[in-house]
Amino acid sequence: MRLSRFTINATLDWIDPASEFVLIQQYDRHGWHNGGGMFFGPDGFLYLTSGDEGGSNDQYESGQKIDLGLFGGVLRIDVDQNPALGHPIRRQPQNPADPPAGWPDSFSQGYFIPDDNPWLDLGGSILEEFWAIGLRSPHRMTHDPVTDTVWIGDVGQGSREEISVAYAGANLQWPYREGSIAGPKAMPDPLIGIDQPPVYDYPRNTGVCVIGGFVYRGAKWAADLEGKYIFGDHGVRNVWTLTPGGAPLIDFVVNVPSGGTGSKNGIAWFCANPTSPSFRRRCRSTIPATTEPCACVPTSTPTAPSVTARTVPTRCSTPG
Ligand SMILES: [Ca+2]
Ligand SMILES: [Ca+2]
Repeated sequence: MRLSRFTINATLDWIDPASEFVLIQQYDRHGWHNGGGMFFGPDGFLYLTSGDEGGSNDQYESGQKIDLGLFGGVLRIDVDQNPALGHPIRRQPQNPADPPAGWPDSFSQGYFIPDDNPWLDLGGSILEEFWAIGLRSPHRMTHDPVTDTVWIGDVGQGSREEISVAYAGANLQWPYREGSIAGPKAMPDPLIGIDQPPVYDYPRNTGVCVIGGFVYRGAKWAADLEGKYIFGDHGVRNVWTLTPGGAPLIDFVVNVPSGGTGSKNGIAWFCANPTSPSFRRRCRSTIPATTEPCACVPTSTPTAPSVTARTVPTRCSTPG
C-alpha cells in the first residue's frame, strides 16, 4: 500500500512519473481490502482510507489496531506540514511480517500529524494518522461540504453491505460487527474510539458489494436529489439514494447495464464534476460513461455500445 505525491508538468499537462515522492509505504500481505477514497477536507488536511489488509474475518487482525500498520481506517494528514496546525510524525508504520526479498520496508515521511487528530501520544506509541478505525474494505469515501459529513461505503464480507458516516474518533466496528449484525471477531475490550454502527446496511439478496458515492449538491437534478447520498452496488449494478435523517429512506434510481468481459464489470466509483451542476459515474473501463442521471464525458476506452439516457430518478423500491 503506497501513498505518493507526483508533480504535474504544467507545460505538458501531465503527471511526471519520475517525480514520485512516497509519503506512506505500508507492507500489505494480501491483495484485497486496500485504499478506496481520498479528499482534501475543508481544513486543508488529506483524508484517505485503508482496508483491513485483506483475507477473511480480518485474518491479520489489523482492523482494530492503531500501533502497528496503517490499516483499516481513515487517515488524516497534513501534507503542507504547517507547524501551527500539526507536528512531525512520531511513529513509523511497522511491517506486519517480514516482506519478501526486495520488497520495501514500511515507512512514512513528508507530512505532519494534525494536532487535533483523535489519538495522539507524545511517547510515539500510536500511529497518530488515524482519524477513524474499524473499516474493512472502503469503497469509497467522500465529503459533503454542506453538512461537513464524511460518507463511506464499506464492503462487507458475506452478509451485509454498509453505508457509514465517519468522524474523528469513530470506530466503525469491523470486524466485531458486519453492518448491523455480529461480526467474526469479539468486540475489543477496551474499545478504541466511539462504537459507531452504520447509517444503513443491506443484505445479500439486495447486493453484494457496495460502492459509496456522493451527497448530491448540483442543480440539474436538485428537485429529486438535493441532499441525498447516492450510492450503488458493484455486483447487482443498482444505484440508490439515501435520504439522511432518522431511519434513512432508500430509493432506487437506476440499474446500470453490465458490459465488457470477466466478472469485474459493474459500478466501480462515482465522481463529482466540479465544473457542472451534475454528477457522473463511470464503471470499469469496458463500460462507457453514461449520460444519465448525469452529464458525462466519454471514457477513454468506450468499447461497449453507448448507454442511452435514462429517465429522471423515480421512487421504485426499497432494498433490504
Ligand atoms: Ca491488502
Ligand atoms: Ca461497520
